[in-house]
Amino acid sequence: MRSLDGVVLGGPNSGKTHYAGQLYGRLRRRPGALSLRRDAGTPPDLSALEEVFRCLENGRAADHTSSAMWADVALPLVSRGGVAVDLRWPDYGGEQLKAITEHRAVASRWRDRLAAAEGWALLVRLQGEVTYPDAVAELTRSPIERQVAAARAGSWDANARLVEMLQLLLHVSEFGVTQPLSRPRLAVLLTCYDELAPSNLTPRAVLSERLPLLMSFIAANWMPDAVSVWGLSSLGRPLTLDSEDEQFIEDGPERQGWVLPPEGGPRSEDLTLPLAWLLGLE
Ligand SMILES: Nc1nc2c(ncn2[C@@H]2O[C@H](COP(=O)(O)OP(=O)(O)OP(=O)(O)O)[C@@H](O)[C@H]2O)c(=O)[nH]1
Ligand SMILES: [Mg+2]
Repeated sequence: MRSLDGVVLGGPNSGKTHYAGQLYGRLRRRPGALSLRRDAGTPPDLSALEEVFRCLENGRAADHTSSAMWADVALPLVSRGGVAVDLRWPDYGGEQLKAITEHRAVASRWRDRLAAAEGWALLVRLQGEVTYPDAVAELTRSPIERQVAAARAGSWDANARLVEMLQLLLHVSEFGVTQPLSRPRLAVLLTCYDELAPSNLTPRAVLSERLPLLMSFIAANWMPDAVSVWGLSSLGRPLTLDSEDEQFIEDGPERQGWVLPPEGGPRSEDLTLPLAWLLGLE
């Protein structure tokens, strides 16, 4: 039996908790590429995920995770091909990751997990990411327009922020980038994909279009078969803290949500696919 660590990298509001909750529902009620192992002895404590799933069963979203929180769940998994692994999967307040990039300081807990991980899942919610492709052009404009540009530049361009974050995390976890990386595997999950205008592009092409510098950094530093980019809609649609969405209530959360695989093509309702790929169990 192999014990594997996965790491989720996602700032506040990037979709970590809802993906974890929906994974739980799939593993429990509608297994796909991965399912929960029944022979695992003591049933694992999945109460953190159960709570998220319970909110979804009532047709509403789960709460934002408090910034100091870090909770690991241990998932006893088996792949369709019969390979058994114990996966340690974290959920945490996204502010922690934001603080790492802002203060350029990485706690040892983070460092150890990053270094030991089989794969990193980078969660990017494109809808919430700001870029300033026109920042240079704006410097030639009037003083008032320039003030507006300066105020906007108070927050980082998402390309720069995410590249900086990956560089920092690779550095502290001692993954050198003199050679393209084959470990950790990197799955980029473009979350809340239902928020984007429908298109026939592959998720990778969408990422290249929206965050070109991030995509080139990844392509330059990982082996091609160690990276994959997915469209992920854990919920399939927006929920709020007080919604009572009928489809979630009647059909169950396990019938909602989908992924768009890296090669494009039809959506799959198997939300375990990116995880199976990340762990090399596809
Ligand atoms: N439209 C849409 N909204 C989603 C989806 N998944 C999550 N959301 C919403 O996105 C928001 C953030 O999702 P969370 O899973 O709570 O994000 P998080 O990364 O855990 O955020 P923190 O706990 O703050 O670190 C919530 O309001 C969710 O309702 C999705 O697939 N589609
Ligand atoms: Mg959360």
